[in-house]
Amino acid sequence: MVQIKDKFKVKADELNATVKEILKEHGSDKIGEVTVAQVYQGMRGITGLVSETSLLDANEGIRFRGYSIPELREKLPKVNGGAEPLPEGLFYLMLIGELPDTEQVQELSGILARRSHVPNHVFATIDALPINTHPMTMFTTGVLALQTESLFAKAYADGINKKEYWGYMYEDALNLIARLPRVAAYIYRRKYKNNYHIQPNGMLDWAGNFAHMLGYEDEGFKELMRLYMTIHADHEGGNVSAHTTHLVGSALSDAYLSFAAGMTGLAGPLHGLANQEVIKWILAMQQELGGGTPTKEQIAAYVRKTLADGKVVPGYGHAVLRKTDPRFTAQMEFAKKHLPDDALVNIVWNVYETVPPILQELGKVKNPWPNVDAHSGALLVHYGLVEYEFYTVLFGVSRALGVLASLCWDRVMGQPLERPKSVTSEWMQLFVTGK
Ligand code: CMX
Repeated sequence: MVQIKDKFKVKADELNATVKEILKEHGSDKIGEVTVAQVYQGMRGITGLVSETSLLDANEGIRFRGYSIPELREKLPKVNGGAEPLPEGLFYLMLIGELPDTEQVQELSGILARRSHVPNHVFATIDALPINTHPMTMFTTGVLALQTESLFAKAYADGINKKEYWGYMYEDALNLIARLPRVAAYIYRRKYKNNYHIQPNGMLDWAGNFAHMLGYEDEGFKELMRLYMTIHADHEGGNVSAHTTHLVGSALSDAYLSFAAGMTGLAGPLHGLANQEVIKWILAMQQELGGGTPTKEQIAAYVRKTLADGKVVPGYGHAVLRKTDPRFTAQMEFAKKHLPDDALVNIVWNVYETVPPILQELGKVKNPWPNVDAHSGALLVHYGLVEYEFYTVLFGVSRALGVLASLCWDRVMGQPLERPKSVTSEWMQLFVTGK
């Protein structure tokens, strides 16, 4: 069987030849203009990055190498008797650009299981943090502690030819993906389960084993983890976690350093932390109403109060998307199949009917529709994972698949140090007014 690494290099050589040609023939072609407003407003709409793993359409949502989320759920290999895609298969797709067959995914599952050892000093480093530390802080700290294992950092220190960088990045990426579930599960069990840890089961798939180490043996939860790890993996290159990982990686920081940096961005409430904020927001609404299931009128009143207090409605809106996020829809379909009568899930669905028209009324919200974070927490609560501060760590483990596949591509394409130009407002004033 052709090794995944060799296959990746063949694909990369092909693409590098194409890019060389594009640059030779069209290197000075223009693909857009930049306005003053874009510079001040988060660079929205400026095409300034290349990311091979996925592409976002504002109205249709994300496509991974051309495949939409419904297509991935149908076409990616599954465990025997399962219905949700194996996230290892998505990693293969993002890396190689082709859908894997079952045998290829099993091979990758086996590679990840064999590389999952986490050295003791990583656990000791996490243990040194106070127990009330946020799980995302523990997670990034754990990843940084793992950096001792970087093969790229060692090879670079020893002195290697730049043509060899990509191979070390590939090894680091796979090793890190293999180790992350163990680090994340350790944090969960330390913080919430009295330090009672569960050893990995090397016979299980990557996400199934993660569920097992977290302490959830229900097959429904394992299926949820396979879906969750698939849909959170990538959202093209400009979002905060992907862009940060890429930016830091462009300084030739290794996979561990780059990924840890990306995770500190995912930990922000306007990005990945929104999934915990959604559940917090719903629970606070329920508490204020004295418990029970709020009516749509009560939800609407609570939404208006949230806005009047100068807060955002978590789980709604997006910097690029302009329709209901297909990742929200995938979770809704999962819930309709597995837990249609769950009370919290039904509140999420009522919130979905209530929030968009109210946000539309404001006249300034560009996307009133739910994003991925609006649904995920309610599914986790159903299976007993109620500790919502941990939710962003799950997002982070999944996001590793996309951003690390992208780092492999960055390195094999020899992408340079990223260094856009910045100006001062004084410079801008002079530029636009001439004085
Ligand atoms: N609730 C209230 N107001 C909102 C809003 C929401 N859900 N979404 C956008 N707005 C407001 C913005 O705060 C902004 O207001 P000001 O002009 O007063 O500053 C205005 O509408 C315009 O914003 P926008 O152009 O529509 O959205 P942005 O691209 O600036 O921001 C996002 C996108 C996601 C940060 C924003 O929609 C938001 O804060 N949503 C809630 C947090 C959330 O769910 N984040 C998760 C996103 C997905 C992920 O990365 O995981």
